[in-house]
Amino acid sequence: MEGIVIKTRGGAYEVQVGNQCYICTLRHQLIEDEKRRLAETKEMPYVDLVAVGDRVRISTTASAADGGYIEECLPRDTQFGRTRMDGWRQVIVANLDMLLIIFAARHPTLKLRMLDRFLVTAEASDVEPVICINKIDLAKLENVQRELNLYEELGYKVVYTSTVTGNGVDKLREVMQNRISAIVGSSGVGKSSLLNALQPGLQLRIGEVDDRIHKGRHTTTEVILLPLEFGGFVADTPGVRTLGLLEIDDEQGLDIHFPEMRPYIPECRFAACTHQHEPDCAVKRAVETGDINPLRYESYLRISGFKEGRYERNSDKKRTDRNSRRRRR
Ligand SMILES: Nc1nc2c(ncn2[C@@H]2O[C@H](COP(=O)(O)OP(=O)(O)O)[C@@H](O)[C@H]2O)c(=O)[nH]1
Ligand SMILES: [Mg+2]
Ligand SMILES: [Zn+2]
Repeated sequence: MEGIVIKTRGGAYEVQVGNQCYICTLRHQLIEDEKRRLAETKEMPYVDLVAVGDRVRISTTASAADGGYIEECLPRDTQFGRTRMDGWRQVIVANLDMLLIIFAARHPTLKLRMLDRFLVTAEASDVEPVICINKIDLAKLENVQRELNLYEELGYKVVYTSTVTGNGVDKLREVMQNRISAIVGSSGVGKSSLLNALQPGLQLRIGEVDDRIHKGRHTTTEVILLPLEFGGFVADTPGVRTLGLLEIDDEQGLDIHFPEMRPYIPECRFAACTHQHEPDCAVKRAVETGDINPLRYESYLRISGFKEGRYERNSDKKRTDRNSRRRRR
């Protein structure tokens, strides 16, 4: 039988197969094979060989009705995790395939520059981002759609919802069906209300993302997958930062995470063009001719940290805060 690991605890794995849940342990052979592989490759070991989100093949035992063994862990599409201080690798969630980015049409204000940042992190992590604009009852749909039009043109899926009127909730269900999603959004945008509208009683400990994205500490990294009645799972995580999703370390390749820049990058005179001050830059030219939206370019500059002025000072401060936190750990 094949299933998905939805929870792990001290060597026990909860594996969901259809509507059934089996508490499994790893087949000893799996551990032995991994030991042999590590000895050959000199790689650091995993804290858990099998992680939440992994697709596994299990066998059930005749003696324990709902128990079984994990015989095989199928290859991962994606994995989010970190390397611990002791060098061991930890996979926090495997096979996450969608990042649901929630904003409110109003109250709190729709912040498109913050949306850009989420989109980049999703792109950089190879997770499909889906944009959900909630509280659509508080605004004129056409006006909000006009604001989001650019994102639809870039190929991003946008869903408009209201937990007051129920509009769009079906659409959101459709988008989440049969996939593993994680949810991000600032406090007050309606995450809890939406989850409850999707499936009454569904509650998460979702980490709320502060406007200054990097703020916040998370002591626990445990992720649980909550099965959705209509198919699929939502990752219940105390903080999305713990997934390693919200850190864009790879600033060098930032431009490729802006889909509209991709066709222009090879046209720049310099291969390592930062699209900031270099001559003969195809990206800057596209911004001037309006082929690239100037606000998106602005987001690119902000995220690169190239931009002079207030943002630069803020981001420097953030960096220092993060470094000092790291040192204290
Ligand atoms: N008008 C309106 N208010 C909403 C909607 N969804 C949530 N709210 C309200 O917005 C506030 C914050 O919602 P909540 O679900 O707690 O947001 P969270 O902090 O993201 O979990 C609450 O007062 C909700 O009643 C909506 O679609 N329309
Ligand atoms: Mg909430
Ligand atoms: Zn350039």
